[in-house]
Amino acid sequence: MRLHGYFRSTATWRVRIGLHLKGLAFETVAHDLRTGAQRHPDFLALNPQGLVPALALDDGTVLAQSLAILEWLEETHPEPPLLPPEPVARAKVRAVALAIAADLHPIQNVGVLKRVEALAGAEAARAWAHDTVAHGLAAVEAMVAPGPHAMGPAITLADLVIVPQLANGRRFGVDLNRFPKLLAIEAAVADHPAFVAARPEAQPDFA
Ligand SMILES: N[C@@H](CCC(=O)N[C@@H](CS)C(=O)NCC(=O)O)C(=O)O
Repeated sequence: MRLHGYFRSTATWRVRIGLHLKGLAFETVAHDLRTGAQRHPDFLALNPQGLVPALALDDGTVLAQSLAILEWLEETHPEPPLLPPEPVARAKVRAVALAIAADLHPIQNVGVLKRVEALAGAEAARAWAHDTVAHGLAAVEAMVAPGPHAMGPAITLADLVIVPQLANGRRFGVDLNRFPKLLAIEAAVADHPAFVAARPEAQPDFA
């Protein structure tokens, strides 16, 4: 398997954690989003959206969208599970994951921030990123369980999405002390080998 991504991409980071949790070996193929590598024709042939991650399977199939990739991973490699067995609990895990992946993250990604900067300047783009992340994380803080993990005793898909997004919040200067439950969730997995291996600084393209 080859994971096309970028060290700082939070969407790629989610998938890295999932692959490491499931104990699967993969090769990293880096695309530097700062230089627009995601819009190179060779990459667009893999993922016409021009977004990372994309997971190329050994049979040539290419999967896009981090949550779709993680659901595929869950279905093909069920252990350890990323979703609880009970349907209501599964829906709650997915709701947290989507609050970040479908609602928060898309309005603060590289392409959106570049467009805001072009229309309104660098300060407006910085404020946009800060405010959208702060607003989104405030909702997630209210959605999560008391701990130790996002939805209770076991690591779930929700933790895979929250941890990278907190790093993005720091990058945009968001005061994370407003979100003690999210910080506790992050601390609970800080030394977990899968989370450590998935960190940006552990990636070959880290710069
Ligand atoms: N919904 C997609 C989002 C993917 C996405 O936005 N990736 C970002 C990096 S985290 C990207 O490739 N940005 C490049 C751009 O906006 O041009 C997913 O979850 O995979």
